Amino acid sequence: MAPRPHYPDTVHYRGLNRPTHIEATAHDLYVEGEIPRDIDGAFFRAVHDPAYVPMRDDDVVLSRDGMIGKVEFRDGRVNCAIRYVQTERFLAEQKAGRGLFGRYRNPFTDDPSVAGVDRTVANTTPYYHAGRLFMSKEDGLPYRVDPTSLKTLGRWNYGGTLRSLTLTAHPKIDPDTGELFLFGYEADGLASPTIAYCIISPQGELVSEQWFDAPYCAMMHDFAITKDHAIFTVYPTKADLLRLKEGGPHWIHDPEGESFIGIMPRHGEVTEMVWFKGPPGVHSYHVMNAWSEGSKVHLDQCMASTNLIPFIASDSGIAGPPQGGLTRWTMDLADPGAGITERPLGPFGEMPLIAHADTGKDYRRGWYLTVDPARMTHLANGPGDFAFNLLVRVGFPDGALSFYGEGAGYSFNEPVLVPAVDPDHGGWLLMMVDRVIAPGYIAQEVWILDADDIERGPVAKVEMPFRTCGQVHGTWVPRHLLDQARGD
Ligand code: V55
Ligand code: FE
Repeated sequence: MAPRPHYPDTVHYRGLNRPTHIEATAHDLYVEGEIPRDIDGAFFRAVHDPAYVPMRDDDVVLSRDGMIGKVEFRDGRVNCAIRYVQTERFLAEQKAGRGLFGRYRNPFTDDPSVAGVDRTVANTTPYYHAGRLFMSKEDGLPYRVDPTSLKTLGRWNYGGTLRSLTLTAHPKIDPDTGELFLFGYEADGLASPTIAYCIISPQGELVSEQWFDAPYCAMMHDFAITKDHAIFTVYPTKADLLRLKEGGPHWIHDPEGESFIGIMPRHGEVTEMVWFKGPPGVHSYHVMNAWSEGSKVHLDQCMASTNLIPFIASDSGIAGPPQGGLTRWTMDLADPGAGITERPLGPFGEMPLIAHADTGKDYRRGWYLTVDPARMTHLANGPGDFAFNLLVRVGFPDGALSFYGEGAGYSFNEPVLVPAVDPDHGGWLLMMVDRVIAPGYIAQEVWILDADDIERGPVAKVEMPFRTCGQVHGTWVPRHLLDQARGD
């Protein structure tokens, strides 16, 4: 679908990226098939949908206003809702009735009237901890959102105790202890190599914040924990303050740049960090999981030969299709000089997920998304002119792969996993599917798949009554945790 009038005529505004401006609720959605009884709770989604025409024509999907979407399941019935996150930036633009912010993550290009206004758009990941729901983006602090009304409750800084200016959109919650592990990069300002490493108690209080310097300022999108370690990944997508002051891009990927993995005891001191050197030029957006075996630490990631986001590759002068795959890196803390051992696990892809209960442990199953190259879906969904249309399941320890795909015209978004009551069953995947129904018209459905038998295809589908823009990440919050939502 063409962009709406006055929006830039680029991939960032076409197709599923065509802005909707819809805030809505709907009840008792139409369901095809039977919803498994295990599914009781809320599927929260981060959606990017700009409320105003941007100041610049080179604006990108990653800068668009965050919306919090919810698809709630109870007794086989389904409701849905979506609302803007009312960030400082959203409110400033709403007041002016127009876009006021410039280039992606470059405040030097903003309208002077918004100098000092928080630029984050909270559009990347919803997460729920200690009875509080957050919407996050890595360039700022999360915003708290009411899980029932989806009303924005304000920026969250742990009662003023947090010093970091940023927090990752990929926090990790220990499934057994309930602790939340976080980090922020550019913790003390633009293009700074300073990292803040933070632990939040199961009750939701900041218990530690330690700062350290990464080897250089890198786009550290994700990280990992094991039961004993915190793992930081540094890949050579780099920022530079002078470039920002000149109005340039925040990120340039350096194909020759060194990569590093830093591992420390997760309850230890940052001075205990052990750095391992990785191959030059590589990049990974997302971690599937990590765990340790004696002195060895395994890290499973969606590895790529370069930065996958097309506008970052283009700003970096990088052309040609990226390569890579789901990859296990193994590091031996007893012998850091031996470097990293690499084992391929699966084809090129992204958006990995596991059962929450498996976080930081040896695990039996993971899932991610890829593209069926023979049946490409050319539908702008996110920063590129393509969409994922093939779901992959990887079984461990044997590494068995299985697939479920649809052809051209279908777009798969990152699923969430709903655990089953039966401990031997891998649970259910809930996945928003965008489907081109006529030129320029897209329908959306939540598909429910048996996580251990994806090849069978969806066991049920929930029809969405209105279209949203593309999803970034999602999270599942089971009913018993929703019931513990707190007001403070
Ligand atoms: C990503 C997404 C972002 C971002 C940086 O998936 C990296 C990667 C939706 O925003 O700002
Ligand atoms: Fe991400």
